[in-house]
Amino acid sequence: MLARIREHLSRARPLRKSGTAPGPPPYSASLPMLSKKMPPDRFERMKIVAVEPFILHVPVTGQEIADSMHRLTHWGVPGVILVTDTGLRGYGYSGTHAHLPTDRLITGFIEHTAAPLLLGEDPAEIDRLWQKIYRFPPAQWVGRSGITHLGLGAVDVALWDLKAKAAGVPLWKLLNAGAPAPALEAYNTDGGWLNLSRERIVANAKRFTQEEGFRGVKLKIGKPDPAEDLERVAAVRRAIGPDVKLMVDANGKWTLETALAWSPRLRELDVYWIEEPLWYDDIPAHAELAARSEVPVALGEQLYSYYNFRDFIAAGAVRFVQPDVTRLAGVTEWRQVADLAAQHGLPVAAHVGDMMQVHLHTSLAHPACAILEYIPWIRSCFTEPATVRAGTFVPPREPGAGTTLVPDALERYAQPLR
Ligand code: 0YR
Ligand code: MG
Repeated sequence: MLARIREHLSRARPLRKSGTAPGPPPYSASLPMLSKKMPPDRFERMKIVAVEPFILHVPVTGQEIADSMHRLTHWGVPGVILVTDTGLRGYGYSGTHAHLPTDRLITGFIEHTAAPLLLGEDPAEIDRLWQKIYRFPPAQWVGRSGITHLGLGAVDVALWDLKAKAAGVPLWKLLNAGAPAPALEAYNTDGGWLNLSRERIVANAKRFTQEEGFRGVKLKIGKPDPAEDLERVAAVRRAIGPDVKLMVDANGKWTLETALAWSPRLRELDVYWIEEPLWYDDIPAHAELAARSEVPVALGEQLYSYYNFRDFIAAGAVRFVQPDVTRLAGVTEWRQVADLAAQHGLPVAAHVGDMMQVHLHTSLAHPACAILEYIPWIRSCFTEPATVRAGTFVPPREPGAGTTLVPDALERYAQPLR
């Protein structure tokens, strides 16, 4: 398997180095020949000729990180390479906690259920292929969220990667039809983990904001005693001063009572949002908190479908909407959610289960997005890693969705598929 992926990678077209002017789209040089020599079909459709799943496990910063619900040493990247008859390859993946048995359920879905539905198809027809997999009756019966949806998300991202590569543009340009990219602010999550000491999270927040240019940081909360959370948040606020955005994230740990009791203190510390304060599915409780607390509620990283978001938004249960292409089924469903949020005047701040590579594109292209989370764990895996300069994301230049892997990533991090 690994040898096959390596072979595909080595045959892949060389990518332009970032920093050089974007070159012509892959086909444009040959277009004048279209009517004369080449059969029109050669240009009108690409064909998917192989579907190659992969799983990467990439170490997180430090030995281990924790939030109130999870503890992990590696980020999981189960994904797929869609190989086409044109030589273009589309890369897509999901994001997990690097648990190999469940990662294999995702790649198993891709390999055994999605692949037969994709082979021979034209990857440009994204909506039709999305529906073909989503509504495939045996998949629908066991899916519509969870494993099958994560698998569909990886496929969808790979399809968008191909579409942008075929057009010769970075995905953000394809999605916003070439308008200039707006400034997209970065906030750093990777220093505020719950397993780090108070001294450590204070030092990290200072470094991010005073040396590295970040204008926002996020802290995990959800210690057994919320008073300890508040002390940590207060210490960081003192260290970074009043002008830096400070978010907190309970990852679903608190009860409504706890959140109502402590949110006035969070408000005093000028907390920008409280993320996933309560159990993920509880719409009425979030709606009540949103109505009674002055700290805006952010959520979405645990919501699998457009309909989940629709119901939270309709109930007034969320302010900062946090869709994720790796939890929703890809760019296709992410954009539906972002559009819905925009229609309701709600800001979108994507959660980055993809570790920023795809969300950088979708966020640059969407008017509801002004800010994006920064976690650098898997940057070394990509030909053009998401990059922050002076607190702002650098708009990518390579054609595609930002998902193209360097061969080294597979050599270093690939796990056996079975
Ligand atoms: C660990 N970001 C999050 C980490 C992160 C999680 O599960 O991935 O804390 O996804 O909540 O906002
Ligand atoms: Mg979160």
